[in-house]
Amino acid sequence: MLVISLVPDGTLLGALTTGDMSDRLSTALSLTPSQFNLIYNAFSFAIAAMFASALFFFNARAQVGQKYQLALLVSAIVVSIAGYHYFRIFNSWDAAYSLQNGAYMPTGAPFNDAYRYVDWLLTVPLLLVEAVAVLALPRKVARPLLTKLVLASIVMIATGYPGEISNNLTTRMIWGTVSTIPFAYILYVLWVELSKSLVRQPSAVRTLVRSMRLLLLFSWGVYPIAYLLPMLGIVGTTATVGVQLGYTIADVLAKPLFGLLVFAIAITKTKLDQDNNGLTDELGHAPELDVLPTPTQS
Ligand code: RET
Repeated sequence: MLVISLVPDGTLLGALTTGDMSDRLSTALSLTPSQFNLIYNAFSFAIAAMFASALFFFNARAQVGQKYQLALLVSAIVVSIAGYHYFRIFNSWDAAYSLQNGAYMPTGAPFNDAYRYVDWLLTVPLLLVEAVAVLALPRKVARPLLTKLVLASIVMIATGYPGEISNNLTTRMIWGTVSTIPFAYILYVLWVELSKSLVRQPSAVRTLVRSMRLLLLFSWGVYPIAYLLPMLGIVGTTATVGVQLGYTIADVLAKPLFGLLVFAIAITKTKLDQDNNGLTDELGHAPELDVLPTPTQS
């Protein structure tokens, strides 16, 4: 449902004084206690998930071979950055509303969406490093691929932000569409590269890489869907709650869960490396054995 807005974009006060907020995504309306608490608890859960997984990934580095330790360190850094931002997001949410006569009324302190976008700006490039590291491509191929993916991710996030903070649905739709172009590019490239890498993976790792491909598609797909909610006829505070819940679920899937899959791949490859007595390449293959003729039964 589109609204021709007479108030300037992002003007909370202007929006409030019009008295017509039904079609806008807004933090300027009161929330029911269940709406407020749902988001409050989701943010609190995210803080716990991020910091607990940070501890786990830092410690798990010792269990994997040296060449996989960087991937685990990157995972740990990603969830630490996210834990910090969720702490700030949680506080911002708490400060934006206060309980009055059984409803959570806006206090006037705006809920700050910038924490989330700054978080993505830092963590998405790192997650891309993780994903490409798992592919174990030759350096010559990995570098330009990573550069393209990181640049696309910056454009995706930077163009999503103006739409996110706008109260005008048309503005939200335009920036959302622009942001979807680099988004589609990233997912396409990652899907193709992960699929190509499947043949080079030892069979024990193949299933894990397949799961990683699906998790990427599924978790990254939640972000634009959450962003779209206000344009799907979901209005007012329901939209605010839906967007925040969607982003939080997606973040827990895309960071701690993704990191766990990276850990599973790293530990499986470490075991394969040990079984092959170090006679393996980056992928856990034993290249020397590949060229030997298959032993014949005598
Ligand atoms: C936006 C704006 C609307 C269009 C699209 C978006 C995509 C966001 C994505 C964010 C991914 C974040 C991750 C964070 C993990 O640390 C910006 C919501 C397509 C895909 C993976």
